[in-house]
Amino acid sequence: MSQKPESAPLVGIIMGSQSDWATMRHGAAVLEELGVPFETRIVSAHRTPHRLVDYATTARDRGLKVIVAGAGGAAHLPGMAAAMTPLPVFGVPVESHALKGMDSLLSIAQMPGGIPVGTLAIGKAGAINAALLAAAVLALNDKRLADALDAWRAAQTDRVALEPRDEE
Ligand code: RP5
Repeated sequence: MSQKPESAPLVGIIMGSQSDWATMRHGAAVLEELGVPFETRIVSAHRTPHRLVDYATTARDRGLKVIVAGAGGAAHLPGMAAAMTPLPVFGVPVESHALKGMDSLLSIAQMPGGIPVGTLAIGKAGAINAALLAAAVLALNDKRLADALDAWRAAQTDRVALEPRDEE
């Protein structure tokens, strides 16, 4: 996916499979809205372990500041990435068919002390919130982005109707 604006990526969105993109694209959309440069990569802990080692060990030197990692099932990607980079890693449990993402959630959340992964909710909400957290980290040193995040939240608030209506 191409990113806007066209500058060096600050956030790396990685996922274990093409099938995770349906979830992770929601996080990418948030970063795009906020104008945060990011990259997207399929990096599987199991099917492309060498790609994972290369990605995680070079991430900081390539200028990335935060990694958002989504995976499902035996979801080792966020934890293994966190083991190989000092960057903050936010993990998104992708909803699995067999166990509805409980397997993904527990795989990502139950890290041993010393190697943190900030674990989000299962599925779309988790992908969105991982992106918002990544943006919030970057906004600590970026006034434009802090303002963009404030505006994003204000717009969200404005969209909430006072009264419910019948839906089609
Ligand atoms: C995990 O296995 C991926 O993160 C994905 O969520 C899950 C299923 O992958 P596919 O069989 O759809 O490629 O590694």
